[in-house]
Parts: sequence; C-alpha cells; structure tokens
Amino acid sequence: MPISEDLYKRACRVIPGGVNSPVRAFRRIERAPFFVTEAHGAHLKDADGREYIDYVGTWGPAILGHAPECVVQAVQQAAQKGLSFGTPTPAEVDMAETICRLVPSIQKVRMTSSGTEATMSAIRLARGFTGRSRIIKFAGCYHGHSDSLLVAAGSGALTHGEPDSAGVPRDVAALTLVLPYNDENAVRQAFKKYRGEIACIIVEPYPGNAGFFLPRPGYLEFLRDITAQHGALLIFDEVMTGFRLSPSGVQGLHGITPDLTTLGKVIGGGLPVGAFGGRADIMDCISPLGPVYQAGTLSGNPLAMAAGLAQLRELERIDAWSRLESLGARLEDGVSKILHDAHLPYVFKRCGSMFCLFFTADDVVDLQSAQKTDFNIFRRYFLRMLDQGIFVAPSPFETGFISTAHSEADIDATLHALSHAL
Ligand code: HOZ
Repeated sequence: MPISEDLYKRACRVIPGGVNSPVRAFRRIERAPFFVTEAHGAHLKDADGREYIDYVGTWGPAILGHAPECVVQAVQQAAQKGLSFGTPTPAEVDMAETICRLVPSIQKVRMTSSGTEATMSAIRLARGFTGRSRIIKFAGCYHGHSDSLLVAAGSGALTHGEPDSAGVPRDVAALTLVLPYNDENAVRQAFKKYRGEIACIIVEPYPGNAGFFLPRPGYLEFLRDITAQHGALLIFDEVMTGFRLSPSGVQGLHGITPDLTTLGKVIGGGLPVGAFGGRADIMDCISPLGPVYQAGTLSGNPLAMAAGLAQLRELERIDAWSRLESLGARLEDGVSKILHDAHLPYVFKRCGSMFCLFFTADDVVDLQSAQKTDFNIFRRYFLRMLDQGIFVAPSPFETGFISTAHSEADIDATLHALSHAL
C-alpha cells in the first residue's frame, strides 16, 4: 500500500478527517490526500517519493518558495538564542517598524500567532472603538474561524458545505450582516437600515477564498467612503494579499487607506504569525493602553519574527513583485491559449502571483457567480494535474499561488500538463 494511504488510514483514526485543517482534505475529490515529507523551492515531495510542482504554497506564505536559505538560516540563528521568552524582544520591534514602513496605513501594529487571531482581534477592536455591535462581511470571504466571521464563509467551510458553522450561537451570527461582494447598493441599504449600529466592514479586498476574483472599478473606494460617512471602520483583510500583490498589498495598488489591516502568513515566512494594525488612535484602545483586551504567549515569537523579517527583506532585496508578475503573466497567456483551444467554458482570474481557474462561461464577480464553476470538470482537471505532478488546491474555491522559486520551466511544465488534463 502506498505510504500516504497508510498514513491517511492511521491519521483518520486519531485526527478528525485525518487532517489538521479541512482545506487539506481531498474529500470532495474522493481521494486520500498525499503526505508531504519535504519541500524545497517550488517543489513538494511526498511520503512515496513523488514530486509535485506546488501552487498551494502552504496557502500563501511560501512566496519565496519552500525553505528559502535566507529564512532557514535566520530561524536557525534565532533558535540558538532561545525559542520563546514571554518578554518583549528586539525582533518584534524590527518587525513592527518594517510593517509600518511598508504599509503606510499602519501606524501601530500588534502581532498574533495566526490570521484568525488577527481578524478576531480586529473585529473586537472595531466594536470596542465604535461602541457598536453589528459588522458587515461579504459572502464567500473567509476571515479565519472565529464565531463572528464563520458566517457565509469561504475556504474549507465553503468547500465542505458548512459556510455557517454549527456551534456559532444564533445571536452571535445575527450581528454579522452578510452582503454580496461588488454590490454597492446592498451596502447602502445596510447602512440605511442599521444607522449608527455598524462597527465595521471587513473585506478581503481581492477575495481569495471562494476562488479568486476582483473588485469592480471604484468598489473598494466606495467602501472607504461609505464607512467614513457612517463612522464605521474599514478593515482590509490582507492575510493572503499583504506583501504578496505589492509591498503594501491591495491597499497600495488602489491608494486606499483602511482604518485597520489584518496580516498573516507572509510575515511569518512559514512559521505561525498574524498581525493587525492601523490608525494609532484606534490601536491605542488595546490593552494595556485601552479597554480592548487582546493577548498571546507566542505573539511576536522570536523564531517567527526572524523568519518573517528575513522573508520581507529578501522580497524587497530582489524586488519579488516584478518577478511574480512576469511568471503570473506567462501562466495566464498559456492557460488562455489552451482553454480557448479546448472549447471549454472558463474564466481565469489573476493578479500578480494569485490566480484561479473557474470552469464557467460567465464572469466571476462574487460568491454566486463563483459557484457556477463546473465541479465535475474541476475534479477531472485536478486529478489529471495531480497525476502529472502538478499540485493545485483540491477545491475550486481556493486561490493558486506562484512563488519566486517557480521557474519558467515549471510554468511551461504546468501548461503542458494542463493541455493533457482537460
Ligand atoms: N485561507 C486559507 C486558504 N483558503 C486557509 C488555510 C487553512 O484553513 O488551513
């Protein structure tokens, strides 16, 4: 029996569904997942010795590819000096200064250990700052798995059919207003109906957890204006897009200043990290300066800070964003030609190194249109790509990620596989 299959059997006995995060399961594909033993650059190796060109990139953070030397060395050096101190450390000051320099809307920032903690804390802060309870989120956006945000959620919750998780009290969920993304009128109506009650809008500015799609021209600017008009905060969840789509994320591409921003993944360089930050007057409401409580023993952990700082420095040093754009454009050109010749309905969405291939004829602008993607075609495509050594996420509702470690030859091999996968 292949080693991965055996591991999966053992895992299923002791881990729910055999996985520690639902997105890793291949349940909807009706297959056992493969178990990875090592990863370098753009390539994964599984327990059976099979190799894959990887477009999951540990769901975003592997922007320099897996185990980049500069990050591994930084972690090794930090580990020599201690693993966790539970006190302030110099590295977390360096990290905060780096984030504030790269993302001008962030005047102060607090580190967490995951994106979920970052978004959960940002919501609490928005409520504490405004004294209001209701929040707006958009259908299909995923902001981690805290109660207030597991409503019409994307990512694994959508893939496995539980976008409104059991266990979230109805009264908590009722405070989360869910609106369709890209629909300005829905937002206007909500602010009219709940005048003075809405603490914030939280949005993935480029949603990447129901596939990947983009805002209509002016939509993000509209969200900025209407929140300001109504005294509500605008929170950009840039856990996936931050430092990936530009040095200052989507907000840098649009010149928008959100009140708060949530970050993660890339600033951990592969170690568990998140952060939230923004306007100093809002951030100063956090304990010990203010009444909003937020904490974490491992927040600002020295290993994670060392890894994240090494990754951010390297991204700047090599100007990673132009390289990522050129690889993304190469993939997009090739996909367009192949899909056109295959006479299959498709929509390919991409910005820089984030992409998604939908199998639908209609444009994808929100959750509803994303859900028109043909699952049977997706399943066939996924399995045939996998058999040829190409790993894309096992769900039509996830984003593909390219790293600077992908080579032109990797992209061309992927396109070659695609031409045999449809
Ligand atoms: N946002 C990530 C991918 N959609 C979540 C990864 C996970 O849940 O493990």
